Amino acid sequence: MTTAELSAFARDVLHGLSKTPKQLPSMYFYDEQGDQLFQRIMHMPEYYLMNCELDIFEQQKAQILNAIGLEHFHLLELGAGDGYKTRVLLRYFMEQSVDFEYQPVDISPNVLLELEQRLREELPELKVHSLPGDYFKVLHEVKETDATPKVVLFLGANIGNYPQKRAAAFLRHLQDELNPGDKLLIGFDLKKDPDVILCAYNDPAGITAAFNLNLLERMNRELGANFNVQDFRHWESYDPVTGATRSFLVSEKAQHVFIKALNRSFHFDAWEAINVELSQKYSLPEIESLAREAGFQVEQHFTDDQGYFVDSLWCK
Ligand code: AVI
Repeated sequence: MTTAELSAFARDVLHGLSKTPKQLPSMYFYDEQGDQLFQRIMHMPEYYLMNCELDIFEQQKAQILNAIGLEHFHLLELGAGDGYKTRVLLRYFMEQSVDFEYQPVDISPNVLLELEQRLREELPELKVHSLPGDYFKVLHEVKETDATPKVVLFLGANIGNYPQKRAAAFLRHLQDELNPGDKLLIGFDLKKDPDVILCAYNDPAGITAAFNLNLLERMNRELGANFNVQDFRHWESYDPVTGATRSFLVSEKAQHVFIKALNRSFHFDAWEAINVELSQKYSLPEIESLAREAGFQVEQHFTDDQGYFVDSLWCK
């Protein structure tokens, strides 16, 4: 089989495991099992990100609406997922008789169908127009066809899963697809007590470990790999200077792993690591310089009481 004939997953695994140090993209965490484990992470007490953003919306929804300051807009959410937190804003905007339409964007049409169904039950009066597809293709099409002012939501610290240079490029691209006056409400996890961060990504119940190790199981299931998952250990690190929070899968012994779909073996030295995820933490000045670099103006920061998380409102 030539490289061109491999699935994108197989190609990324070949590329990532051939690198030194080894690395795999965290987007492959999210198969069916991964989605279920991620839902459990979102609701565990140590994963403060979820509750902080929920608190911000519950306590500051009026200030957020006031800062948006638009009479009529489309609320376009990138990576809407199950819309759990967004519903707080949606419900409030409706109670205030705001003239808006909710436009969830997701690569998975199934995710959008489930979300639409839930919203129909919970908020039957809400105007919803789902936009399945790649974020930038969707944004580009919207820009070409619809001049309605937009408020884009990019929540949950998803931007943290991009290395800082790629985050800036992503946001610059996003800015290019907006019209002057359009807004972005974006979630960032803030630098804080390192113990709090490490605990969120290395919970005592081992849910995050299972979530990360599922990547090896996924390669076994989908690519015919023979990883012995018990020979690998989840390891988390936080660098308080850079804010980089990294997840690794560490091989506890020297071993070879064969991957049938690639017809190739990969050698692991004892204690060699695969870098599987970056969850970047930011300071407010770093967020402001990222906004400037991407061509946005920061309008307002909404932080939770503990100062753990911020939803920042930017304007093009
Ligand atoms: C999706 N993303 C923002 C999560 C994060 O915090 O980086 C993914 C995650 N990984 C482990 N726990 C949660």
